[in-house]
Amino acid sequence: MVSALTAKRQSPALDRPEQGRTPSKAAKLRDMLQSADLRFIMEAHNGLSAKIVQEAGFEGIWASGLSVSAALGVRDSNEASWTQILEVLEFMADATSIPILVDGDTGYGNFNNFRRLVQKLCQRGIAGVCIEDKLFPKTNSFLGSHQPLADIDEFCGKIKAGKDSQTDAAFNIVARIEALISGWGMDEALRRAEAFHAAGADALVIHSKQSGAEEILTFCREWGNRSPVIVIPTTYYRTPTDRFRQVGVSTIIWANHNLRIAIQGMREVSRRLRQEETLIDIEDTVAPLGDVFKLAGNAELEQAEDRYLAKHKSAGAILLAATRGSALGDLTRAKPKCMLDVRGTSILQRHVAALNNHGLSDVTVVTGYKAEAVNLPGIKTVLNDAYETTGEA
Ligand code: SPV
Ligand code: MG
Repeated sequence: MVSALTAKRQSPALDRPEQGRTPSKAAKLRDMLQSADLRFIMEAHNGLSAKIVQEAGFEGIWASGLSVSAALGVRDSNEASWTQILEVLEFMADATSIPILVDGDTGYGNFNNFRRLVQKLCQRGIAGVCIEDKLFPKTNSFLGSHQPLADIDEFCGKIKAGKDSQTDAAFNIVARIEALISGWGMDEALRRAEAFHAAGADALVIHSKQSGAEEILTFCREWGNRSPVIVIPTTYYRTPTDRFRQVGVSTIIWANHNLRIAIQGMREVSRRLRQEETLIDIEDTVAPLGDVFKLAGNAELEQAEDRYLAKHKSAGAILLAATRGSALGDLTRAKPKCMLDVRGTSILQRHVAALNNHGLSDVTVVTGYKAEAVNLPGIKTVLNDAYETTGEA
């Protein structure tokens, strides 16, 4: 039995990337799901948390419905529309190169709504979607009890419609079984597993809200690894990871822990700043600002600016202001004519201001007669001792 559980699952030839071509994100996820080793994917709920999951070395991202909803400030009850979720997913996919498995809840309606969702997810470079066999609008599995389940045939139609609509052959449709959570028992869970597998699901999620993993482990043994099984050990977190490995689990989802640490971190810093009214003991406890710019990819923008941004040559101006202006008699005895005052501002000052206003900030003034009287701020001066013989230019 154990050898059947740990036997290598084979990818269909269809999903193999052509020689020399980078596999799509969907193909990477398909390989993960079908690999004989236990793999892990981690929750993210926006572009930033998706980057952090990738940075930590995870091979895939769980775009959790609970977390994305909570980060948007709404309930995990399909209060955010599917296109609003799609917007978030687009940021997450653009920000990362590892595959994203999306929590598609119940598929946002019937088979028709779901197949449109699948097409849009393929367009956005999402690697797969997981749908659960409950009713729209969904309720989080950890709330209440005995939530109604979808009719098996109706749900199988949804899976088939999704598979027929995907535009990336390696896109993954994962069917999530809620029979254990809803109290319908192991036989019903296995019956559903069989039906969803036959309908074309690429993998199954078997979900449980018990504090121990017994029912999950039993399901995996009974299922015998006929298709990849994903588990979400949120409530049965005490179970050693090797127990899942031993029963041939394909993938573990850490479903909401980036959201929950973010809540804790934001609460803590807000509470302390409200109380302490100073950053003195806070600054060293938060991510440095440089880290924020690094995560945002500012270094790349700087390089791109060097490559693409037009460089404006800075222009300068030279003002010839060396002569006395002897025709003005006594008025220019102590200063050159450029420094004569016209309604509170010298002629030179007026010239310099006009040049500055047109973007010419580098102004050089050629001085000569009473050069020491030319004392405007923000200009350079050069002295022409021979101004009397060299003329204006
Ligand atoms: C989610 O992360 O939104 C899930 C997993 O659906 S759970 O909350 O465990 O149901
Ligand atoms: Mg969910």
